[in-house]
Amino acid sequence: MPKTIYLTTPLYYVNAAPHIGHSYTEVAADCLARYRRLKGEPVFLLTGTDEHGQKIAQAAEAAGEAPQAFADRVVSQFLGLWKTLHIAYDDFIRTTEARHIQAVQAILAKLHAEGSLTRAAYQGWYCTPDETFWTEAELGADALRGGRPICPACRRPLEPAKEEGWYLKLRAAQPWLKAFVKDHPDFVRPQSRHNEMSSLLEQPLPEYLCITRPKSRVSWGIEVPFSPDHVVYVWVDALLNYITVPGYPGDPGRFANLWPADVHFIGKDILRHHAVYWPILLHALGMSDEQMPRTIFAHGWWKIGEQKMSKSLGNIVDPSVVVGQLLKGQPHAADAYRYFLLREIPFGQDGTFSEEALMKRLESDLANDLGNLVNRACSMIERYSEGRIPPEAPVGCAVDDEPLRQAALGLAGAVEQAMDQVEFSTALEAVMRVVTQANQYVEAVAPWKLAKAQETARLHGVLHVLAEVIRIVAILLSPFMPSVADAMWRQLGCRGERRLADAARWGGLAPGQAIGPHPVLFPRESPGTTSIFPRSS
Ligand code: ME8
Repeated sequence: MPKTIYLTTPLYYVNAAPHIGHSYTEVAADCLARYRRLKGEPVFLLTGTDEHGQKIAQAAEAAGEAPQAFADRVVSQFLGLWKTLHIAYDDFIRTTEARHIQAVQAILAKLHAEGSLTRAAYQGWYCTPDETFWTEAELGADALRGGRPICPACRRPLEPAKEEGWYLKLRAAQPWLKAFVKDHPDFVRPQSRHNEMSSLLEQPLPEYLCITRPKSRVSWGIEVPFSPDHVVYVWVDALLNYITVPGYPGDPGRFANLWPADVHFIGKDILRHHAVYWPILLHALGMSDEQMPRTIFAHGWWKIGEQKMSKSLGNIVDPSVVVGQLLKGQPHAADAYRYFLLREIPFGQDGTFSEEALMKRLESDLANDLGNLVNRACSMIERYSEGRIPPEAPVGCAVDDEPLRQAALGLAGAVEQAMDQVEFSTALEAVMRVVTQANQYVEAVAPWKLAKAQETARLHGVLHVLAEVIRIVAILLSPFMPSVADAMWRQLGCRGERRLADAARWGGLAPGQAIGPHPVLFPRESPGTTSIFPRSS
């Protein structure tokens, strides 16, 4: 049995409602999962929420609620948004679930029993929003000169902290990790992040990672089984989800089928946790090099102007407002939003979110190009072929179809190549290039003139070519825009499952097949007028 493709997203904190940044990682992971399923591979997509720690406890307190009740409320917003955005995950883990808590405690007990943990105290600085402890060595002398240092990751002020707790050796594992990263160019992607990790590993890591928090300071967490005065550090708790859900340590059979993760999708803000702490933790659990995650893909940031969009900066855009209000009136609003996220910026780079950019993509790529192609092709099949897929043109009657036919036939390969590199925008660009070419083909052959001249065989041949191109495009767009692909499929009168292999073949449509009703995919009437920046300054 082939190993299941195992893809993960971060577990998002439930201190506030999801924003565009969270939806970006989620849509990207869902898109790759759908693509691999389209290829016929077994896939397991895991997502969920990170619910413990000081940050959540403080947010709950500010809202006047108990942490669990507060988490339950925010989780329902995440679940609602994932449904709206067509996220087809296979499991959703909440770190407050018993299945996770028990497995985390078993893992901690194992590390303790094997002598991998040391009890000690040391002094440093704590970033509460990031839940990250920084040693003075990591901050450097310059940062400490001006009094209260700021967090190197998020640039917010740090609190002095002395941690008495349980520690995992970091520096002792550094030579192994350094060699591992060097030997595995795909371990961290894109290349710029790989370089960042390699240079980080040139400097000595802190000697230890404190993996517990004193209950006296943070009570909202998983109790450490052998040290009841402590809870598990929220980052260790959350990272472990990637192995607790696949069945570690209780279900070795299931674990062997899922682990290692094929891609951990994350944003670049949490690269250090994933590319340093996580492999060292797995290494401490006795996992071999072959059992390390295959790829940690750290994508870029969505910004508003020059600033990262973030809950604490208060400049967030709520995706449900974008989909429900700004794109109101669009039957495929969620898909238009998914398309924008994946097409607008190369995966891995930063980008700026703006209402204008979103509307431009909707109008030009989706309404004018894709929607127009599908609509005009279906309307002409209705008018000139009694609403049925016409037969192919007789040999010799269709020389000028060849460039479009070849471009459409080469598309699956181009998409496959891009998706193997997790380059969503390159894949979409390739598909949209063929859509543009098909529209140009319609203009050039002018089927309405063929109808007037009663060149029926040629006319039918042209419409057949267009229908085939649309079939291929529908298959290849389905990971990106699942509801649009379903609609295109129905409009062509197709019923069966879509499979990637069928996009590389010509002639998938049966002549005579009745097409379905074909409402416009992206209507041009004015969408909602609500601003999507309710909370920006
Ligand atoms: O870090 N642009 O959770 P979190 C793009 N609980 N992506 C963004 C973004 C932006 N402006 N802002 C957030 C945590 N993200 C931990 C993770 S995993 C074991 C624990 C996305 O709620 C991006 O994926 O702060 C980023 O890494 C993640 O949300 C952080 O979510």
